[in-house]
Amino acid sequence: MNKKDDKNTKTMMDPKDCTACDSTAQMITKARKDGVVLAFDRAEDMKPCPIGADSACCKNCFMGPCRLNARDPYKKVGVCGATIDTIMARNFARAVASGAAAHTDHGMAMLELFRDVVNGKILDYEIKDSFKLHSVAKSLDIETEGRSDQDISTDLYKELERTYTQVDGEMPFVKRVPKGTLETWRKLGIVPRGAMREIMEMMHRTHIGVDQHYENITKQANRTALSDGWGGSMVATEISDILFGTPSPVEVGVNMGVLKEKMVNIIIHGHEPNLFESMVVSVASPTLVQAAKDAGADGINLVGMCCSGAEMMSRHGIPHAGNFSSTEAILVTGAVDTMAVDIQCIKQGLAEVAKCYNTPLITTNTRAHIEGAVHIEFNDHLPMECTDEIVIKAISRFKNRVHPIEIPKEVKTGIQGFSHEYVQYMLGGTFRGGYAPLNENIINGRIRGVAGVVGCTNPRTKQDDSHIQLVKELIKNDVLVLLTGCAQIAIAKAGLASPEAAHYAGPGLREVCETVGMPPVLGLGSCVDNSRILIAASAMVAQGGLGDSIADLPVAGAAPEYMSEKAISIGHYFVASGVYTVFGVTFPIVENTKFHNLLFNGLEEQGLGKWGFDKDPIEMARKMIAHIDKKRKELGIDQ
Ligand code: CUV
Ligand code: SF4
Repeated sequence: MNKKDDKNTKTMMDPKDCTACDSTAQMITKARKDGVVLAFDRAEDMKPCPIGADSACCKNCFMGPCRLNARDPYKKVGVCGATIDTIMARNFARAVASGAAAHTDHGMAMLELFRDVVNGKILDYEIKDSFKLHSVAKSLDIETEGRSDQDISTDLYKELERTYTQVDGEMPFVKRVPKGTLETWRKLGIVPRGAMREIMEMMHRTHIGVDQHYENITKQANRTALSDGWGGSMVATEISDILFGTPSPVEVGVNMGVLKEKMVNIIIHGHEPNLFESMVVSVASPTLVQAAKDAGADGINLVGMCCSGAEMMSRHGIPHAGNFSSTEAILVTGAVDTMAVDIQCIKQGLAEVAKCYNTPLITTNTRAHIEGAVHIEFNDHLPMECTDEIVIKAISRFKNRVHPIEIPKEVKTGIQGFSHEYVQYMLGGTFRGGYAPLNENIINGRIRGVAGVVGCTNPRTKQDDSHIQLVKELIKNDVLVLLTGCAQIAIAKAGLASPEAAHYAGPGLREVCETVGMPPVLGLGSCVDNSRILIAASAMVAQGGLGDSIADLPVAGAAPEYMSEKAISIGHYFVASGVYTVFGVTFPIVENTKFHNLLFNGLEEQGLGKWGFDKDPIEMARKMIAHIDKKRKELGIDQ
């Protein structure tokens, strides 16, 4: 079924047009030779519905689905009378709710793990970063002086649980929001209460016959998205740092060349770091290493993909094999002895491709099973039962390898692991007379501004290409770039994460990079680690000289190749936090409508940020730089 039929062969896109990643292109070619279909080919085969692409379709009740005409959006309404603005706002808000739910549920799983580590029910993990524990506790006004880690942790757990369960009041991390930003939120009534409440209310309000004013729907979408950025995601990041260590710069190799022909190759792909952390322990077990050697291997090679891969790369320097669009392609090497996954961004198509190469695909999370995959449940209380089993499956597949191996050679080394603490330490920390060095460098114009480039890759556009073009254009114009997720991997594969890449930067940024010895792009980790960008932005406001709200900062955000609802939630929490955020590929909206005008202008008039859209990465950079320059002018630092 997965084999391509002949009629498709003629129309197939050149692999070089599918991706800017040579390894992935090589594997697309091999897959076609092997008769294996990948997402790139399915994307060609699957024409998006134009009405759905514009978000002009509603299926929120069973009087519909109702399809409106994007060319004449106000001509028709749904059976219930819903207008194009109501329909688009509801669809958008539900994407925010789903994305926020994903990050929030991930954060909650981390918090539960933390709780059981603290109360002694889980013994396989521990608090690795007591310094971070203290700093997070202090940021929430929890007393730390003279208290044990145990006591501080107990209080921190209780406090952070409110992120989820609180029904009224303000979420704990709202304490970190700059004064000006918080005032705007309070005035607008969008300070998030508790994530469960915000997501529940969002789902309720988008049900047929409830909230039918696009402005009011968007107001709750703001609140829901903020409960992700300053709630679920931030909890996931901070708790993971406390349990597993705060990242600091580390040199690491990225791309498919990190696979080793003579070793047992295991890929972990997903989002929650606990599975991966335990895998690190399992692959170091002398018994299992011996078993691998007995099977004829030189050893066990553990590598990551996607977001948990990005986290492990940042925290521990574990090699990273590629981003979202490469997860099926890498199986085509024949060298993957097991791929184990947990949650989010795991294509169901992996099961079929894995079968073609005899690679066990193992699901591990109770929330995410895949038909055709082997499910070995991961249990925080007995983690090694699952991870040892994964290694055993991999060794046995190594022993019985039947497919010829073809591993692309590309590996690029660069520096990863820039936590917000490290960015501050490197570019901030001590005040020199006036402002901290990052702010000083922005004020004196060496650094024109800061851009966050984040998000997925998407087979509807050439993989990595927009990320690379956008980032090169930004750094050339002295914009310091912060990266997370699949964007970070795209840029690492392009060799831009090494300090030598400073020669792509404009003269001001290059000087800063050379002085500090840093690359012109700073990789912060996974999608939930976008919360690090929020914290860094808050620190910039706190250090002075750049206004009193995030909306005042000369910063901008982009997700040029996004595909997930999580990306919509992330984009929207940046917008609601005051950041101009530009997306590429496609935007689920009809232009020249009231809802479009609200997202792209109206929110900024309310004192928040605003959305932008451009398919062309250079145009996108131009828009971001123009916004940065506008903010510089408003701050009076546009000399
Ligand atoms: Ni959470 S959400 S494709 S793995 S960045 Fe990568 Fe990242 Fe998008 Fe998914
Ligand atoms: Fe149609 Fe209204 Fe039902 Fe949507 S909610 S499907 S617009 S009738």
